[in-house]
Formats: sequence, structure tokens, C-alpha cells
Amino acid sequence: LELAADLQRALIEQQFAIEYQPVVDLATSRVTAVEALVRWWRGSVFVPPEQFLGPAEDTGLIVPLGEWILREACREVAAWRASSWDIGLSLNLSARQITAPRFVETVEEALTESGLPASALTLEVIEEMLVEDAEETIKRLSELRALGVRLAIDDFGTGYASLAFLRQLPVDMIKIDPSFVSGLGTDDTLTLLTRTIVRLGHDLGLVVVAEGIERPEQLELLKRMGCTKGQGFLVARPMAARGVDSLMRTSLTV
Ligand code: G
Ligand code: G
Ligand code: MN
Ligand code: NA
Repeated sequence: LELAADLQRALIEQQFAIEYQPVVDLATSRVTAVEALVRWWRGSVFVPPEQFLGPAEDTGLIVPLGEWILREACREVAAWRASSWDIGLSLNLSARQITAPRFVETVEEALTESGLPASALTLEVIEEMLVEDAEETIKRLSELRALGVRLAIDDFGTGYASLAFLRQLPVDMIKIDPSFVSGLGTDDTLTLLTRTIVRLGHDLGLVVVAEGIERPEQLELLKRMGCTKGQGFLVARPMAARGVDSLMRTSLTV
């Protein structure tokens, strides 16, 4: 596989970068966290994550890549916290990473090295991860949660077992998939489903984050539904570390 060889080289030559998308309190636009999103610049060509994450997973390269993202993002977020206010960090995980040897220890090391408190780190997983090696995955995520790390279900509502997932794994947060948010105000069913997910999440004592907010109307409806947190191009796009640097220097809000 040509891409696999390129990925290996990209890791050695440090062609990967991390962008951060602010997560905000919807009522105030105050930034409460950032979600780390991996980027690959292959020379001057941008390769979308959708194109390389699958191959990285298949070849196992996601393990060293994910570890680099984990350590780098913990370090950067700890520095932002030290110079301004206490934001959290959200990280996307792939199944292969979680079941890799020493995953729990690696997360603990990244926290210790960076000084980031466990409670400031949220690990995002998707429902599909409970299909293969589910027992080991649940065991490890539960160990991390016992250390104080938070867990989130990403793309909530799109899997085939959203509610079963909530029973199998103690989570702290659900992130409503953009496919629901996209229909807010224009599609009655999607609007109703979004309201139902917000209520369900809050009734279960979970933090609910709406993703993919692109239009002011969506933002207004989410606020009226009592959804407290959000993410999306309307609020803030993913940005390079220096963008977060200046954001953290100048204001609490986006
Ligand atoms: O940022 P963007 O929309 O391009 O991300 C596309 C997909 O890649 C999303 O599903 C996101 O969760 C995933 N992704 C982004 N960064 C990471 C990462 O660091 N690790 C893993 N496993 N997935 C990521
Ligand atoms: O699957 P996950 O939720 O991790 O995917 C995050 C991806 O969603 C990132 O690649 C990010 O660039 C993208 N994203 C964030 N906000 C928006 C938005 O408002 N609209 C669209 N289309 N994509 C978004
Ligand atoms: Mn995510
Ligand atoms: Na999502």
C-alpha cells in the first residue's frame, strides 16, 4: 500500500498537525473546551482525515499517530490553561488505539507529563466501537473514567444502539450528530429528535453538545431547547494552535 508507506514517512517527518475547534457555552459564547482534529499536509497537498484515518487504522499506524496527537494536544491545552482560563480538551479515539497495549498507561503519562488534570480531558468514542473487542474497550475506558477522565459519545444518534451504549459504558457527555442539527427549523422530525436527545441527555445528567451549528436559526432553537454547549462553523471553525493562542489572549468568547 502506497498510502501506508507515505503515512509512516509522514509520521517520521512530522507532517501531521492538530487543529482545534472551540466548544462553547451556547448562552454566552464562552469557550469551554477545544476538540483536537488531526490534519495531514502531504507536501502542499491537504489530505482529508476521511482518506487516511481508515488506512492508518488498518495498518496500526493510528496507534503511534494517536499517541502523538494525545501528547501534543495535552501539552498545548495545559499551556493555554496556564496562561489564561481552564479550558478542556476533547480527543477523538479510534477503536484500535483503545485496545492497543498500554493505552491506559499512555493516557496517564500524557496527563502527568503535561500537567493537564484528568478531569480536563474528554475522550470521544462512537457507538460502532462497541462491536469488536467491546469488552476490552469498555474495560479500558472504564479504567480511564475511574481516573477522572471524561467520556463522550460522538455522532450520537447515528449508530444502531445509541441507548444500549449508554447502558454499557458510563459516559459524561453526548455530542448530537450534525445530521440532526442540520434540519433544525426546517425539518420537523429532525427538530423533534434534537429536542428529544437534549432532554434525554439532561435527564440522564449528561452534558449535551450540539455539533455542526452553521445557521443562526439553529443556534436560537438549540438555546430554546436548553442545549448548553455547541460547536460548528457558525461559532468557530477548527483553527491552528496559533489561532487558539490569540483567542486565549484576547477574549473568553468567540
Ligand atoms: O476534522 P474533520 O471534520 O475533517 O474530521 C473528520 C473525521 O476525522 C471526524 O470523524 C473526526 O472524528 C475524525 N478525526 C479527526 N481527528 C481525529 C483524531 O485525532 N483521531 C481520530 N481517531 N479521529 C479523528
Ligand atoms: O466526527 P466528529 O464530530 O469528530 O467530526 C468533527 C468534524 O466536523 C471536524 O472535521 C470538523 O471540521 C467538522 N465540523 C465542525 N463544525 C462543522 C460545521 O459546522 N459544519 C460542518 N459541515 N462540519 C463541521
Ligand atoms: Mn468528534
Ligand atoms: Na460528531
